[in-house]
Amino acid sequence: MSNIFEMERKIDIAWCPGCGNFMIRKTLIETLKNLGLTPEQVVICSGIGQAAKMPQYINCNYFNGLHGRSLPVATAVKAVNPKLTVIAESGDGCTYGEGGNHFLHTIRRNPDITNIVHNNMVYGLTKGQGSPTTMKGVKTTVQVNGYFIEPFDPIGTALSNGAGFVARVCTTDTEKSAEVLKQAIEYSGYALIDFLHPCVTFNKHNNIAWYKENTYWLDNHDESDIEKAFSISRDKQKLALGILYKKDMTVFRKKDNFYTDDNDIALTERKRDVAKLNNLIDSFR
Ligand SMILES: Cc1ncc(C[n+]2csc(CCOP(=O)(O)OP(=O)(O)O)c2C)c(N)n1
Ligand code: SF4
Ligand SMILES: [Mg+2]
Repeated sequence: MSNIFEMERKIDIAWCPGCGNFMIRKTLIETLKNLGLTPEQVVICSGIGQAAKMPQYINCNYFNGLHGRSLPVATAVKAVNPKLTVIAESGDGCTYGEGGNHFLHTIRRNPDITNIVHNNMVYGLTKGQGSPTTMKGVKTTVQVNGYFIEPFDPIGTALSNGAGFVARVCTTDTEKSAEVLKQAIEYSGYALIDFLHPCVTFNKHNNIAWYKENTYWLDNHDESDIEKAFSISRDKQKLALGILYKKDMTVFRKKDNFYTDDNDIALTERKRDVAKLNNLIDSFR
């Protein structure tokens, strides 16, 4: 039973040796196991990209959506069956670029899901173009003279749009990352984990040595202090790791009364009010 989330059959994992995605997969599998969850209780929704292949390498329910569409699918899965542990995961391009609108509006809705963004600061699958989080000056396969605009700031954006759980971690320390991930999954509401990791093939700048040199773990940080979280997020020289902000929030399915007392019951298990249904059908006749 202990290896229950591992793929039981041998499969080829189509990531380069040394890719940070291996560490993210390992961290997630360990965290799910430590939380005592079984594969039946977990759904991972992703989009398209190297990161988005991950659910296929984990033994659980999954949905591979279009590029940028991990979040709306995850929101829907959780709405239909609140008992499931729902994880939306994908790359920095898929989540902050093509899926940028969904990123903003999922934060506003606040569904009870965990959003793991594999942030390698590059479009990995399509061979190394600059992504929303590529740093200014970094040379890519397309921007050969260096990327010339400032990167998108997911942490500041999540904070300013009212996210209740905002964290950044890195594959340089999988133990600390796993602890943050555990808290994100346990958190009731939308939880962002910006998971920094190296793309050894297409991002030669932000490698493991760079992450070690340019990140630090928060210590004695007051997670309820939003002003402090904003000020930390504005420091682009050294990137803070850990939970920057955490606050109790009303989750999506409790914001309105459309589920009333069926609130935590899966759609398939909710009792139908046949008389009400007949009245509704009659009203269209
Ligand atoms: C609408 C749309 N635009 C572009 C693509 C091509 N495309 C597929 S994956 C990808 C890049 C993915 O980058 P990222 O999300 O950062 O994931 P990574 O491969 O780096 O893990 C792109 C541009 C697509 N499939 N659909
Ligand atoms: S191209 Fe980069 S992101 Fe894709 S598998 Fe290779 S190292 Fe990982
Ligand atoms: Mg990427």
